[in-house]
Amino acid sequence: NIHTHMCPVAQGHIYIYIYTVHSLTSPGVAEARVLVINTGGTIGMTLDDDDVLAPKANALVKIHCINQWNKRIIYSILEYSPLLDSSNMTTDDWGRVGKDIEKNYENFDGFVILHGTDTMAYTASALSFMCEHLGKPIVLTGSQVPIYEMRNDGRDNLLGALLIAGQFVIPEVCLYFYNKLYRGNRVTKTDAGSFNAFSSPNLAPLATAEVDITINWDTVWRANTTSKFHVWTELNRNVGLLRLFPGITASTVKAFLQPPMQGVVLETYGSGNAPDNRADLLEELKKATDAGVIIVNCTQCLRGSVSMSYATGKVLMDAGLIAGCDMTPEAALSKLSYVLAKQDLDLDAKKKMMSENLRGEMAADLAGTKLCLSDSHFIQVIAKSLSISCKEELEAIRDALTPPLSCAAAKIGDVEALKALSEMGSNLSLGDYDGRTPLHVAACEGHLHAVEYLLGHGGSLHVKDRYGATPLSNAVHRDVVWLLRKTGAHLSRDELEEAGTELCSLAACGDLDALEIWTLAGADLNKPGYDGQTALEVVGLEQNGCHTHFSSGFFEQFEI
Ligand code: ASN
Repeated sequence: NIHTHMCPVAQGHIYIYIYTVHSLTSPGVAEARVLVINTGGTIGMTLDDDDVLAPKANALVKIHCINQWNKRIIYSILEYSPLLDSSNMTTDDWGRVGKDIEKNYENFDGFVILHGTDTMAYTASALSFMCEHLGKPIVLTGSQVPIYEMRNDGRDNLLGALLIAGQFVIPEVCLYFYNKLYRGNRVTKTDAGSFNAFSSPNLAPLATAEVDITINWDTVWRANTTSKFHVWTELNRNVGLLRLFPGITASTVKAFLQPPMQGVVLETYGSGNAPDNRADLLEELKKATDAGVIIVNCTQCLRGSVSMSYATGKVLMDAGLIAGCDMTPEAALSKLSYVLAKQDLDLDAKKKMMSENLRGEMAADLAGTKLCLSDSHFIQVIAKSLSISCKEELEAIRDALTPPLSCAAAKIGDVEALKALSEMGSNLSLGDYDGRTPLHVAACEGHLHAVEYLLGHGGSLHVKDRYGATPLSNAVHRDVVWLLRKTGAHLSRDELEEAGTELCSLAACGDLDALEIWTLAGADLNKPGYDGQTALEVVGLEQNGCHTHFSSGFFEQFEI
């Protein structure tokens, strides 16, 4: 069923399509809201008077969508003006997209960004760093052929991106193209003439959309924070990409490294090599790093990582370069731009950040930390009792057992058991048969330490169970609600809308504790109930000046 609605978005013209397939058997159909930010690109282009492709406003609102999912997905389109060919995108445009996501973060379950393909890998990389403590999916997509043409890839790309953004809590900036979902900071545009335009040479796709959408949950980034979502929009523009080639002159390198240059991605040969017989060149590099320029060594090869296995690689380390591991040049450049803008950090701290894995942009150094299933006593016991020894079967058992075991541990607040499960590689964001994750259960039971542990080890704030409830909707204890809110949890728009009646009935019972917790969770005591009365009116607080009925610090507490 396709209905048209209007829905508030913090800025711009909005077109809403609600497309629904109701299940007759499911007791409740969870609803997802997706904000589509249209920045431009070929997907919405038409031929202009000169017979060349140029962006066209309102080209996308005529799309018809077919929904095959047992879930209601509502999407709103926020269209920028002017729409841009992505070759015209600047760092300011990245900031605008980031701010719009931040402004609308609590009103939507996921975000789709329509973008030209030419610089999409740069934007995806930059947004992955700018979006700090991200808990919801942001999916960039676009097309090679405009969506209005009969044979086009735009429709499939948009539909796939919408379904993924509305359907799965993948807390990453991703890029969806030609049936594959990639980590945004791992992609590069490798084909200008194919629908299969992007590659992620060093990381397998996060998901593939064939007959079914299969998510590779082992690869998906796991939440590891108790901080709230924030978009960092300051970026340092004194950065650059320099590609080595045989015969490059020292004066070219010198000119490139002059102030105001502060960060450079040096694209080197093979596994991070440069001539070790070119003292003039190495001297220019060393002078620049000594002067505080951060130079990151990335390979020109499409696939693979830099290493120090050759003398020609070691000379660059000696010149003060930082190993860029298997980062794409796009990711390394935008990471530099982000890190260099952190003015409160000193040079060493910035260099350290550059060599750390911040958002899954580089392969973590697993040396010494690689977990082995056979180390886990627990899984061994189970494996033995089932006479299973092959790695794949062990992993399958682990994955099948993780939700009930982790939910059971969460139920009794057993942080040690949760740790043991996490250490054997279990994904603690997986839900049970009702879609309830350990975080739902721990929040519901008021186990603060378990909630804290889960937030730092993969627990997602925004996962909805079968009834549409998030961990915050289930939380009943003040401290847990406070921690979840601090981390960025929020009630949905519908929950906030419908809270009035519940608040009035709590007020009528004089349950001020519960009212406090609701307020802490973000509910508004001025929200009217079904009869138009507000909870505050019911308690008679306004008239009698009885705010003192609330415990001290009540009003401060919920101003998070
Ligand atoms: N020039 C276009 C752009 O990047 C290419 C595309 O979207 N396929 O905006």
